[in-house]
Amino acid sequence: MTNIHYSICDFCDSMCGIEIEHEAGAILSVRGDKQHGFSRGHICPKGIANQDLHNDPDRLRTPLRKKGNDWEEVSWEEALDEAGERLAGVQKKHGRDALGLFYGNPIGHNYGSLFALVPFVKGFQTKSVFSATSIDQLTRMLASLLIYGNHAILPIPDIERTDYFLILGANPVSSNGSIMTASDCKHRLLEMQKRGAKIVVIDPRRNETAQIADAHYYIRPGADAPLLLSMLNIIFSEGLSRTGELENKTTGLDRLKEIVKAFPPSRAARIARISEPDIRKLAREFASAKSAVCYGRRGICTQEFGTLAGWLTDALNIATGNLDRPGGAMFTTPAVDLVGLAKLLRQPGYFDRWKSRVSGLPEFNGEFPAAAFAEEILTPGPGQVKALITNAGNPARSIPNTRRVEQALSSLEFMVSIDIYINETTRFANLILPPTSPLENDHYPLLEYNMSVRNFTHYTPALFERPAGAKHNWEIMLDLLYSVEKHSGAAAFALGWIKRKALYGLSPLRQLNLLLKFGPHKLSIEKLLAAQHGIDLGPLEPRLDKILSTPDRKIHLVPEKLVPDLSRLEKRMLEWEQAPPAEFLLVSRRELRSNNTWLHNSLRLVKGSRICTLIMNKGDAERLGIAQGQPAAVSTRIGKILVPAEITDDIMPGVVSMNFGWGHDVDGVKLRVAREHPGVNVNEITDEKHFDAFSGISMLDGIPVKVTKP
Ligand SMILES: Nc1nc2c(c(=O)[nH]1)N[C@H]1C(S)=C(S)[C@@H](COP(=O)(O)OP(=O)(O)OC[C@H]3O[C@@H](n4cnc5c(=O)[nH]c(N)nc54)[C@H](O)[C@@H]3O)O[C@H]1N2
Ligand SMILES: Nc1nc2c(c(=O)[nH]1)N[C@H]1C(S)=C(S)[C@@H](COP(=O)(O)OP(=O)(O)OC[C@H]3O[C@@H](n4cnc5c(=O)[nH]c(N)nc54)[C@H](O)[C@@H]3O)O[C@H]1N2
Ligand code: SF4
Ligand SMILES: [Mo]
Repeated sequence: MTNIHYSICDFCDSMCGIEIEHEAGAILSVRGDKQHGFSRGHICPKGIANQDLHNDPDRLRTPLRKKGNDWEEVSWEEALDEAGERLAGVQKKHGRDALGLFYGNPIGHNYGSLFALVPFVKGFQTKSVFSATSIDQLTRMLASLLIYGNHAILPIPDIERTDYFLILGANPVSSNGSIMTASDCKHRLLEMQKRGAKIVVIDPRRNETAQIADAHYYIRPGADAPLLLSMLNIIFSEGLSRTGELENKTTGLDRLKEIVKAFPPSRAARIARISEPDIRKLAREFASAKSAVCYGRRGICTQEFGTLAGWLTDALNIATGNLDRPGGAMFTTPAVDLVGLAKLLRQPGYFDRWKSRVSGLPEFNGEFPAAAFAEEILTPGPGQVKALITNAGNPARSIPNTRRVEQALSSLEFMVSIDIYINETTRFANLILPPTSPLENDHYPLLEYNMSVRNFTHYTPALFERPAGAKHNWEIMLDLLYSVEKHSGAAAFALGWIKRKALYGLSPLRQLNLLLKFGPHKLSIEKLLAAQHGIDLGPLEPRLDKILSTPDRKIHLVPEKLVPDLSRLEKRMLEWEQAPPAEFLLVSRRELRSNNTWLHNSLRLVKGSRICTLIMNKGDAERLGIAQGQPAAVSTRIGKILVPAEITDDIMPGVVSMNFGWGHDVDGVKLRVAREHPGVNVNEITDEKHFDAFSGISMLDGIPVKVTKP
């Protein structure tokens, strides 16, 4: 008999409801859940690939130990014991910081792992912590910390009600939204237009979102801060600022007015390569719309002036009165309120309390930037990282300068990976500890519902019982910590025992239930289980008064700590104005059929047209004699790659764009399908020395490169 199970796809921030038809343990089909209150039946090709991942013979089911050039299966007891002994040994011999941690993006989509993350990271008592944050959204969180006093206060565009949606450096039609949970973005945007709202995209590429927008402007990569400063300049000088109710909640309005005087649109036009009349039009339209919201995502986060750009998107919203009001940038009232919790626990987020050992990069929330990852492993001296745990991360493909990262990984004394595959990173591990598959997990989109365009909540139980002995990701994290503590000595062991008892006693499900009960909507797992397709909790509501966390309870429109960074921008602007620009600037992009560095082992996703290409402008290609589909050589001081060219009019001359996360055809990778469709790894040529000097976030966009015909 066939059965239907409703679940949630946890591959990207959208968390779409899915309907799984199954029989006797076999999956017959995966479809979008038409009755789902949020995703309304939407599903993308990756969602369907949930079945491929579950059935994938390359997906690991038992712990593996490296044996020569091969792997052998080991029991959980043996694997955890060996890991604990070796990692504790390294910490005893070389100090606590000699153990490094790197955790990646899938942790953010798994509520059990999120609950286990703080004890896990803190438990090892090491400062050598790294994560995907510093190659992704760090600057957004940092801007929030500086402006609102808490890194978790994230403004979300109220796309259901806005009259004017200004998008910088994001492509929700392909990415399905990020720090903007909005499944089925494309149709949501089309609905917006139907009710008369205007969508404007500013992007060096006429990306899939720009293709359905009402207007699109090319921008020189990295020039968003000058553009936004000049828009503010126009808004103030033409008397278009309307702070309204925000006025007495805000400090720094006069200071901002002063600052932006130095950034007239004539200057921004030369730098951003958007004409002065167009900049004026943008500023006037934005300021005069009934409601408007400026939203920026990865393209403005991971660039040379990412923190400034993050701050200025908010400054634009605030200066025009578009913060915390319908149609503007708003804050969620989720069933599990992480901001409220952070406030209660007095955890505002932290920046620059200490610096990294080798390059002096600032800590953020107890983590060092990924830009420092390889050098902290490769540079001798006290505090050098000698052993590593990776947890749902693929730094060998996700961090700039792959060769250095791989050199670092291969130099470690010991490495453990919590991961489901033997891939580019885990091939360097001594032990791999694989968690259960998404279909053997229950789901609660904890982070995503804190960033949703509408208040919504949904919990789904696991479809399949986990196989005997299999462990969930959160259990592996705590077991590994426990084993290290056990081997570290009696005191740590005793403490570990107590913590472990408390944490297991209070499983993620129980923790979730408690947080739901005490949350703003007073829900429970029981109530959520009764709603198979989720519960709509209504549109976003003004709530900044409740969550604002600065000591003086004001919005800091001009964060003093960030002001000196404007001089760095000034300097670079002068260079851009005077020197001829680099011949080509490289930017990154998302593709609907790809998911970061993984899911490429699903044939359904990688067959058909190639998606790992170098998108380049037709005129540029003609000048260089590069033909459609033929390889182009792209090089930097780091190295050179050959990538098939995808030639189009839809990218700015002088800009090239690449999808990331490829390059699977290297020794030791055991991904049969991905090896046949390897693609090219862009981080082989990106430079770990290119980062936003204020925050330390890696530069993944606006990278100067040479492009030639090979
Ligand atoms: N050049 C360039 N570089 C980039 C980007 C870019 O646009 N351009 N994007 C950046 C961004 S935004 C991000 S988020 C990072 C991502 O950086 P990472 O987080 O390092 O990369 P992912 O591909 O998300 O990592 C997924 C890893 O988790 C494993 N995995 C999948 N599911 C599970 C699970 O349930 N449990 C465990 N334990 N493991 C699992 C996969 O096998 C894989 O090893 O990359 C960044 N790097
Ligand atoms: N299909 C799919 N969806 C995904 C993912 C995936 O791998 N595949 N990954 C998920 C993850 S981890 C993330 S972080 C999100 C990212 O989600 P988005 O940020 O929406 O997606 P990106 O394609 O990274 O968008 C970045 C855009 O910025 C532009 N850009 C680059 N440099 C600049 C610049 O200097 N200024 C401006 N204004 N624009 C610039 C690029 O051309 C690109 O169009 O997507 C998530 N969703
Ligand atoms: S959009 Fe994201 S959450 Fe929805 S089906 Fe695709 S990968 Fe899954
Ligand atoms: Mo990301």
